[in-house]
Amino acid sequence: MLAVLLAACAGPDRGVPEDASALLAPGIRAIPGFVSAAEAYFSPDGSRVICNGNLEEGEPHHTFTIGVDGSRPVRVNDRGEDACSFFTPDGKGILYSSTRDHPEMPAGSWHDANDYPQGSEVYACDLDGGNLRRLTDNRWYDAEISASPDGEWYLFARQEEGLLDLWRMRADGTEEQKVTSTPEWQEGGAFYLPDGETILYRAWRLEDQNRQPKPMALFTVKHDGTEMTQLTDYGSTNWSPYPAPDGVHCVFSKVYPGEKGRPNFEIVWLDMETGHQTRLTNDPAFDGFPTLSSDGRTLLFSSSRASPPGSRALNLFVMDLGPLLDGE
Ligand SMILES: [Ca+2]
Ligand SMILES: [Ca+2]
Ligand SMILES: [Ca+2]
Repeated sequence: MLAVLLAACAGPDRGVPEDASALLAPGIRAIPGFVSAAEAYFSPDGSRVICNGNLEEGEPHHTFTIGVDGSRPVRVNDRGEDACSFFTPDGKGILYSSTRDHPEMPAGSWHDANDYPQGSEVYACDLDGGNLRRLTDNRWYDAEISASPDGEWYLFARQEEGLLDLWRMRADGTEEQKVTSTPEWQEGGAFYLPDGETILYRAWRLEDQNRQPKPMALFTVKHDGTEMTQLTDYGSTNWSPYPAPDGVHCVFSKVYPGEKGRPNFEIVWLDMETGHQTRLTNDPAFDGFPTLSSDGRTLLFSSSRASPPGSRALNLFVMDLGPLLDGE
């Protein structure tokens, strides 16, 4: 899930220009406020988003919440380096991944699965970062955390001895259970569907880990590890899925042929029952990490589309899906 994020954020980039919205396609709006930011999720009431980002050039990415209009950024953590985060379904808590308690371990790289930060743990806290609870305590990569719809289970990815699998645990960090045990597949970026039982995720084959762009496929599996089902073809890059509230559709990012042969990540709407795909973005810049509001009508994504020429800094954007949904 993190393969492009920090690589794309590196460099002395200036983030979203003030007039970025004027440059955007109709229906797409920038969330201002960050120099760079990525991997954003709406709060349950849709008023705020949570992401990893920075407010000053050169700072590591930390977990923030911010209003959808860019108002009132709240820094949740200021130690180590953070990656994926999530709101709890009651809107009263935050989950995030961070290296904050392992300064003695190698920093690693969130965008290289051969060097993921093994000092990453997953945490829960209040909306202001207080009442912090550390949920994992080991020397493996634990990250990519999300919650079941009822908030009873937290889902995350763990990498042990280089091998990625999905895990779940109770909201208090107990009852850790391994969901997948597949040495040949590298799973991550997992989210519960609305049924509270089915998990949507992406995986690549271990033998393809060093290919660029990496072939990836979308899968579902029951949270007891049964009924593993591959949803998309393998060979192209089908990445970072996020479920729609109807339980039938999802959004994900996919590589199309781009300028000068470079990969162009675009966001796609997928009917998981029929396999029908509808492309939502059309821009030579990176568009990825798509997520949805709780009513499914607003897309939230990370893109370099408003960055200065030559920059690959990501920032946050929203798109109204009303025309798509009401036209179906
Ligand atoms: Ca860990
Ligand atoms: Ca695996
Ligand atoms: Ca694109």
